[in-house]
Amino acid sequence: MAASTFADRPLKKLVLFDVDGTLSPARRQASPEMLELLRELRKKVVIGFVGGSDLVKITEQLAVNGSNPLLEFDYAFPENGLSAYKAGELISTQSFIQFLGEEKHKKLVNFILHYVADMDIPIKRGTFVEFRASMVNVSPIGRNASQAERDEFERFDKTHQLRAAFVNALKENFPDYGLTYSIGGQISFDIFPHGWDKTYALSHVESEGFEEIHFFGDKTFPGGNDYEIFSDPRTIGHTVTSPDDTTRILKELFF
Ligand code: M1P
Repeated sequence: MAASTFADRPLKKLVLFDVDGTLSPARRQASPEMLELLRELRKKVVIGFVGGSDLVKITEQLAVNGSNPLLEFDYAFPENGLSAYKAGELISTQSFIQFLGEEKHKKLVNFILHYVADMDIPIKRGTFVEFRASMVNVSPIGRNASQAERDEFERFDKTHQLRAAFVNALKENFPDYGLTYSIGGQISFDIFPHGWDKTYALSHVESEGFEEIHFFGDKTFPGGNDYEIFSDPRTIGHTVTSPDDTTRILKELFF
């Protein structure tokens, strides 16, 4: 689509949002008030989300009262923008398997499953490795954990740093795989090729010539999955502590 796609916006600015902890509480639904605020914001600027999760999960979080996130946002960047949508249309997608090759992928998954099997943690559920188009997501407790079990694991991991140790073991064992490890949520971490972090999403908006690109995220510290895009010279980064904090800053800056 041509640059005129957004000719109706008075400000030539793009505002990008992380999802978990920024637009919605972690792994839960955004509020109707947040959706309403974003609709008002969209009358002024171009908006998009950049999430680590895949589109199915992000849709569960951002589809408020049946709304379609692909239509509520000008840009939708699930999986860090490795899948990219503009004005509801898929414009680009990338493949983790193509990058790594089946043989290396198999070795990586085998190592992960052995490591999980040897972990002595209070409880385990199911789906310890989730294969996504552009990344692998690894969870010691398993992605089938309930919300209460997630909260408990997160507390446990804060004390025991299990995910950090797991990531170190992977770095040691696969130094030549060209992979980045990112602890972004409550119970898991993501694995993807170097550069396939949230800055990847910026490559899809470069041609639009926005005067400013704002980014809002809660995990903006080094090692967090918002760090790279937050600290990228192409963005104006905002650290938030919750969706309410996002609302507060948006009102200060744009209303
Ligand atoms: O968006 C942040 C993270 O959200 C989920 O993490 P968890 O299940 O650990 O809370 C995952 O979808 C993860 O990939 C993502 O980075």
